[in-house]
Amino acid sequence: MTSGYADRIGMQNRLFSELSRMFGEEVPLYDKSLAVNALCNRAVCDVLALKHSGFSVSDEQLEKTSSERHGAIRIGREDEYRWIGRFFACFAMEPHNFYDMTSVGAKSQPVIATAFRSLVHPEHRVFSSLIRTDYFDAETKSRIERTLSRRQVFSDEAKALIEKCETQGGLNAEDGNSLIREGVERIFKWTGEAGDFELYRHLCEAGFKIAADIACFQRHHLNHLTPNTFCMDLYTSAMKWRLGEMNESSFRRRATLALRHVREEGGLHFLRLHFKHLSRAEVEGYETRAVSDEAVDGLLDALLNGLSAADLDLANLNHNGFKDSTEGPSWDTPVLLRQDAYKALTEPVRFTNEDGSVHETVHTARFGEIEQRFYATTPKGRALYDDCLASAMAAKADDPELAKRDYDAYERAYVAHFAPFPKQLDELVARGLVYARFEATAEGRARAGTLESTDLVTLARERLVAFEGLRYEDFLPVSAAGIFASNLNQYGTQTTAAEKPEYTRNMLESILGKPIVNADVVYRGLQAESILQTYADLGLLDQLPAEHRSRLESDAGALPEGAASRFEERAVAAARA
Ligand code: OOG
Ligand code: NI
Repeated sequence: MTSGYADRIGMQNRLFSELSRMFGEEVPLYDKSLAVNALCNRAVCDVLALKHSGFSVSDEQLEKTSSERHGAIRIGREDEYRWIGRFFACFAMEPHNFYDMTSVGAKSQPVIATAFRSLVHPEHRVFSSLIRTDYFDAETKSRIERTLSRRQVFSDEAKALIEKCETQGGLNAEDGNSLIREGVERIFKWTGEAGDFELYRHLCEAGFKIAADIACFQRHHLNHLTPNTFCMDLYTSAMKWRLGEMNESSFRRRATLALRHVREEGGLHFLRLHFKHLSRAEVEGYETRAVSDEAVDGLLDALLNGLSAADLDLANLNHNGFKDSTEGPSWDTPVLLRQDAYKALTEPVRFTNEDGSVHETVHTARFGEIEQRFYATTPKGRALYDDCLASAMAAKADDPELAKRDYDAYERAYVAHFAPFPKQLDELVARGLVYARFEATAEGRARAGTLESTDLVTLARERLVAFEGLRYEDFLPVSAAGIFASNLNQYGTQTTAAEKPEYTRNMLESILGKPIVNADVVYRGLQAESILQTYADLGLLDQLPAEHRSRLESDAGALPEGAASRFEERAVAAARA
């Protein structure tokens, strides 16, 4: 900021608030879903305020905390993809993780992807897919490429602004606003205009609806823009009720359960996970109180009242219903992320073909996702998650209609598949299943030099060390594939090329012209850094076995430049706010 250029994170926040406004105008159901989520999040905060004396969230803060978004875009050409990478860099968003959607089994799609986000404490993300035309037979491949070659998504002005940002090292406020305008008014905007109806029909009939969504449209229109919720089950029940898919008494029953779960599970760790503006010291200062069933029922009445508003009668809006079940871990397993969605809307489109002929029809692609984020898993935790998920998926394949037929039975079974996964942060950390950030407590520091055990679990039990879980900031390809599948009303695709090509991270890096951050390296590095600092503060560094110490040092050393210090800065800034 000393450079005189606009702060990139500030630009990022403005970009996403503008995109959210744009999307709300394009899709009324999105705007209403935000209102439903705001009421649900308010109810969660009210339960938490009863439980923790001292905790309160103003409407303004709630709005801020709820403004986190992730978008999804699907790109056609490699040169466009590189421009997208350069565009997001102006907003301090770098590519994180490589997702190969061509190899997620039966749910595969002809795209590879990365997600653009800030390195630490990301507020926003964009999951950005790139179609692989060599997934298709030669004729289809060249038809897609020919159609794609005719469009220009980035205007000359947008390209000039991006180049200016790169050469100067930033943009002034006016240029920053111009680049945001390019994003909102052109690059990510839905126009309802498309080209090459024949190709569109061919791809849809062959089961490649995603390819049709990418190849035949003019822009990198936002497919969805996902807000975060504090309670997935409360939100999905509310949406299903107001969409007319669940009656009021079922809603009341499910919402009661959801809010009681918040009451039971909404401890200090939950507060730290969901309310980034609260420092640990603040959270630890709250006093926990018992909350009666009657008190929860009272909050539910208020929520029901709010949701009953006439303008939340969602059944009257253009919609195709809500997904049958939530992707991700069971509700009681606080890892990674849970996602759900209202299904893709049927929207009018107008095709203008090369010969000038016009064809009016409808397109079904844009849907309304929601998510709730939890702790980042270590590779060991991820393997356990994958096992639990595989067993849940196998059961689903045996009885695909269960969620629709008997949701309670479906949910009980789903929870049982995740039973091997611990539910409390202490155990998740002790068993090395999630990443955490450690810190010596005041008591620990006071005893520095006199301690013997270097075992973090023991030290934590004696309150000489404190920890908190790191939040998962990335995506899950299997969840994404599940969302693609249920929204497109088609399961997955198979290559029509003679042989399925292999796609690698390297390939996408050379398309982008820059390295893709491996998020796991960052989570592991942040954890290692905090552990080394903790040992140093406790005077225990020299007692660490050499091998252990050098592994921590190499993990911490693998952190991209500035990650650790930026991580700390934000924590401190939040504590001061
Ligand atoms: C992207 C799907 C991935 C998520 O939340 O996992 C995604 C798409 O539909 O284009 O957004
Ligand atoms: Ni998404």
